[in-house]
Amino acid sequence: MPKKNSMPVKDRAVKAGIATGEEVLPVERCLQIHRIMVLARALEERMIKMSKSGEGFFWIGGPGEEAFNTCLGFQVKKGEGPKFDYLHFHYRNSATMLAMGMEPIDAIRQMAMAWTDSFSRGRNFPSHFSRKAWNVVPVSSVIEVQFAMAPGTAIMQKRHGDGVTIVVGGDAGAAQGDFTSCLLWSSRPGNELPVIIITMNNGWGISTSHCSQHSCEHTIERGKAFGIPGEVVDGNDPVACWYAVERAFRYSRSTRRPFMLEAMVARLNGHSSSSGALRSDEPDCIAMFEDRLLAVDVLTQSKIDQIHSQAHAECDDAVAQVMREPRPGFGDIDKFTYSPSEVDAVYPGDYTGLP
Ligand SMILES: Cc1ncc(C[n+]2csc(CCOP(=O)(O)OP(=O)(O)O)c2C)c(N)n1
Ligand SMILES: [Mg+2]
Repeated sequence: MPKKNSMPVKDRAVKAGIATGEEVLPVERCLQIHRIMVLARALEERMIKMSKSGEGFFWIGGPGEEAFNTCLGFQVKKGEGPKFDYLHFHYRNSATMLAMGMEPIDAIRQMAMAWTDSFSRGRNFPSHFSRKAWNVVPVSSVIEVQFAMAPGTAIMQKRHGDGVTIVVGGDAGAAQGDFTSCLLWSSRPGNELPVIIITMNNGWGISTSHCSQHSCEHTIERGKAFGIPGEVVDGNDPVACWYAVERAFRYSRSTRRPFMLEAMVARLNGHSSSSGALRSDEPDCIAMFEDRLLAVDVLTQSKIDQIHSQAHAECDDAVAQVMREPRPGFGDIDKFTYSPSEVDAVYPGDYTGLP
């Protein structure tokens, strides 16, 4: 057991950063995380507004998951191909993408269904990211299928370098067989896979409560049957999230085996715009983090206000620009369903472009 630090938490925090128990996150890192959390929230709030104003049509996204998702994004080994991490996201990972370097305008283009949308050319729901250069596999709105796909990239990674596969989904989706398939394929004796299996547990599947469907409190308990270790983390606490993500990466990268993480999070704006997207009274990870940053004088209220207004202005400017950009035309309907193939002799081009 590590020795307990006898210094009061506040003094310890002022000296080195923000502390949760024995773990202290350096001030610089806290500020970096806070900025991305605020930007992600501003982006989602602007996209909700778009769904109501006619600038977009349907919204789904991640308010309430910013603390965990930001910590995840900063620790990904980002790049294209087998040497880098592969990411199979769900539709609430905007903060992860921003932490990895996505611009807010990228998400807004998809929300507006613009031709300039680099994830889907204006043909998918918002927050359905996809970026080949970062190994971000296209997000599916059919939930949980990413858990059946993740072992595929992880099998390849077991043979190349130290990259790992990260797969993320909700608590309700974990009831589907795809989740169990992932546990099974990741833990075959002698063929264990370097995959980090993440559940974002907000306690709801649209309007169905977690406790009415699942006999165990935590999804990671199901890993025991497959010999997969795991950890539950307070998804509202960026300090706890940072170190939980770090431990998961260290374990999977070095042992080339699976690890499960479950973040207990809030769902702040309902399931999607179809359920109203109203603000709930669940705990807000940004407000809670700001209280801690204020308490140790790392930030002042006026600096916090400035960070928020800058983030909102950046998103407003992005919407204004996207509204001037082109939309897909009728001629695009048959395009881009499948990638062109260099090796397929029968269908070398775009499959849907065939007569
Ligand atoms: C296979 C499939 N079944 C049902 C749906 C409809 N659906 C969309 S989201 C959702 C709930 C998902 O809940 P959870 O997995 O907990 O994720 P959360 O939205 O809470 O983050 C459902 C049932 C779907 N998209 N795909
Ligand atoms: Mg849920």
